Amino acid sequence: MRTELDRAAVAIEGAHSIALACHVGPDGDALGSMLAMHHLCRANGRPSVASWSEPFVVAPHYTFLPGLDITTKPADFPTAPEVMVTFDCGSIERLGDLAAPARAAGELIVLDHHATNDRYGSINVVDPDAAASAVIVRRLARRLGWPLTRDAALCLYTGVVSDTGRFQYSNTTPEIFGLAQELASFDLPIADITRQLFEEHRFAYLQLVAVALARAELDHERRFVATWVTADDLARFDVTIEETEGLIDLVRRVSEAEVSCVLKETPEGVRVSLRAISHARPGGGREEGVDVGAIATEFGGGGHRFAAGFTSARPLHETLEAIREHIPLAS
Ligand SMILES: [Mn+2]
Repeated sequence: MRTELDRAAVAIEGAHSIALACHVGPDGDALGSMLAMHHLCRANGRPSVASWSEPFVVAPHYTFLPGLDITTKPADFPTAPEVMVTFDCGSIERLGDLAAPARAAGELIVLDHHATNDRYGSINVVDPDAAASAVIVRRLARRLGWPLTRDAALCLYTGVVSDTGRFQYSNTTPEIFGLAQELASFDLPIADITRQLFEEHRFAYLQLVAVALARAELDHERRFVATWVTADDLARFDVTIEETEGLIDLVRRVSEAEVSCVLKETPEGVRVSLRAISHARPGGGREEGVDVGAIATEFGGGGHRFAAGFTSARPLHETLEAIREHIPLAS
């Protein structure tokens, strides 16, 4: 039986050129997956373009990724690509400016691992059990018979290390270590990548974090912690919204909370990040807690059971109270 992965490979093998796109506000897995494919297309004689929606910028911790200099502004993206592939993007709306080319594409290959993916492609290579979209790109390259290059390996490693939280989350399976071993064999600068991705920040950002953590609210009854970043904060500290991507990873450390939330005022609306934790059961397996993917979906967003987000058109504090109503009282 022909799998979706087979169909994707056939479409790519038969294409003269390929248009690649990832979700708006791209993270390490979105950029890493897309750029890895961009490198592999070029190495295998398939002209490709790669882009994402305005704002066409990347967070400072992704600037080391090879291939950012050969990306294409969304305004210059083909309006009706022969074959288009989207990476790490759960719905066509998350493509922003590139949703129109996706709708006009001859073949639309959706390559993703979000459980909430709504299968908006003509070919949907969606595996919610994959730890990262980068894992699926590796499978596709193998199916195409395209050997990895060092640049592609560096991009895929970035996707894997980002979405497993440096091999810490519950999606960190033995298979992931197998893939990491393969990628690391390309002599990747592991320590440099890790510092830029997870540890290094401008002093101004840390000062903004101090303000955000000082105002954080802990709701003991719901085991829920939340904080926010206003447009005024960003202006006052001269920090970009992209720099604040990792703030949720500080907030979710609170031991008294199972659900954590960061809200940020952006020109497009209030951007919300949600995280939940799962507990190991004594006899094995995981205790199922609050499903933040389901909550985000109710607000028009999406994601995973333990990590999700959405953008709200309502004011910041109204949005926070609406989220709180969706979180059950702890028993
Ligand atoms: Mn991902």
